[in-house]
Amino acid sequence: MKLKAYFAGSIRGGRNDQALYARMIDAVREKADVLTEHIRLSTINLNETKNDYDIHTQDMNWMKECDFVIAECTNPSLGVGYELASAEHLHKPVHIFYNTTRTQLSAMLKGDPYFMIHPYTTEEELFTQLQQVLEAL
Ligand code: 6K6
Repeated sequence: MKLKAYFAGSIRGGRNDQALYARMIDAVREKADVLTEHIRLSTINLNETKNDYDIHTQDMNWMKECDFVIAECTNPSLGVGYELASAEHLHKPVHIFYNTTRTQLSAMLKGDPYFMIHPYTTEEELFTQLQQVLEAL
């Protein structure tokens, strides 16, 4: 059976990296079904009043269902931080990627030995590391 991935990336925290999330999701799809495909969308209307209770319930069900988590954390996001703590609580393998030239990763992630952290400086480096993670699954 195909593996299930939970991809986490900023939504209300800011959509500057949306195109990067889409490229990462494309790479992950080679290996697994991505439960959180909506992160890739360029059409999310942040002013739309979606039911936040339903979003949280659905995402936490997907978190329970997934086999592993990939998070792009260059753009800080409260929701992604919450998801990563939830993933640890549920004992899901978590791979965190961030661009060291654009952000300082929170000590609450970097200082937690549970997480597998993948710093990168170029997109080429990011995708090389992501491929290595996917091949090792
Ligand atoms: C509809 C289509 C795309 O987005 C929507 C509605 N909003 C959300 N839908 C699903 N998951 C969400 C939504 N808003 C936040 N999340 C979850 O929190 C995602 O799984 C992201 O990884 C994370 C982003 O958190 P914020 O704090 O940046 O919004």
